[in-house]
Amino acid sequence: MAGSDLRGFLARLAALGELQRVDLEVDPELEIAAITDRHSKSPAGGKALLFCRVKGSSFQVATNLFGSYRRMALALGVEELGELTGRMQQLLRCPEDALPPVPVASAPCQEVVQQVPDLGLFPFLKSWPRDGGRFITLPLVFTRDPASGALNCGMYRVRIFDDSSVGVRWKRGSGGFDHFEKYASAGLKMPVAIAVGADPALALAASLPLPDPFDELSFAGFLRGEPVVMVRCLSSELSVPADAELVIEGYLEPGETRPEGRFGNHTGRYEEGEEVPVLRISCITHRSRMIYQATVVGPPPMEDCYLAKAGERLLVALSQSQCPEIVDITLPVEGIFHGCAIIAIRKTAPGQGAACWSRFGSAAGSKGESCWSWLTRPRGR
Ligand SMILES: Cc1cc2nc3c(=O)[nH]c(=O)nc-3n(C[C@H](O)[C@H](O)[C@H](O)COP(=O)(O)O)c2cc1C
Ligand SMILES: [Mn+2]
Repeated sequence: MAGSDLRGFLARLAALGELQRVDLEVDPELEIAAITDRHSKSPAGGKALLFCRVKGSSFQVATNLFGSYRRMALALGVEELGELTGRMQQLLRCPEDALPPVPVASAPCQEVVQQVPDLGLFPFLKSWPRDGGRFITLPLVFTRDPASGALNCGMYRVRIFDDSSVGVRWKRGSGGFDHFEKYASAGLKMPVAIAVGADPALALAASLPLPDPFDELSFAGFLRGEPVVMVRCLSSELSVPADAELVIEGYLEPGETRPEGRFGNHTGRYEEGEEVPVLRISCITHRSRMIYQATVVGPPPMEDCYLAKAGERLLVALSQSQCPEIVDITLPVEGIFHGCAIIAIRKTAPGQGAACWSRFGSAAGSKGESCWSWLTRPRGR
């Protein structure tokens, strides 16, 4: 897909009348979130929004880009999300169709290098009145397994602490947490890189617990039909998408944590948040005239619903590969994709539903993981 970075996507949205520019000055504290929330909850998900004048920052902010079925499909280069099931079936038949990332020596995401990290220049959002502060809500968090060298890319919310440190909230069981535990037990400081505003296929891949043998980058490469181009970080051995808008590089010191909450989440309630590791920033790079992509997390319908619905279409294919009698699956928006899946099977024998369910490892459900994890993570992980 040509022009499949964030700017290419914004241009496609604009051409289709799906992008609303907002030229009045808006405040990244509460105001952008309030406007975005109204759009998310208007018919057909309102419009994608580009805030051109943001109080206290020279950068533009884009929200609600994935905030409807149509825009989510456009983001992934399909006519409608249902096509993703067939794409996933194809990948399961031929895993070698996954497209590994390719390295490049210089990249747009490093056009501007901040010698002294200053997060205060960026228009990060505070979404809800009692949130503890500003958060990066669509981060691609890159970490490496210290033993195998494998790169993980996960979407874990990031709390801004001050101009040169942030908190990364990866939950137990996630890829990032896995790596973190390995560094921590070896007493080593851990490199982390956070990229914002890359190809939407990567945002989807980062938000799914992909089962082995698929990694996020090769999977995103498959979805977009061309490899993700990656560049080496300037201050660590990690690499990040070359066309990302913003990259924050840093290191976690072993043992250093800080509370990151409170955070208004998609249940419509505040969660108090957790003690999270503190990332000391070593370098910030960005594209010139960086566009900061954010989402507002809150009660549905919000953008994360459409990411989850895209994931659901992939999940159908994955679960059919384990249980061929499965006809379809829905993760109802009303259940916010956690703890509630409705599964239709082609039933030919009494007790088949229960047998099918136990094949997924229903024990995983009691750990409170998302339906996706229940259905796809290998047992015991
Ligand atoms: C908008 C959004 C926010 C998320 N926030 C978090 C988070 O703060 N912590 C977390 O562990 N997972 C969060 N997730 C879910 C993870 O992205 C998901 O579990 C994913 O599988 C993580 O990648 P991994 O399997 O490589 O760990 C979020 C997902 C979305 C779409
Ligand atoms: Mn992963």
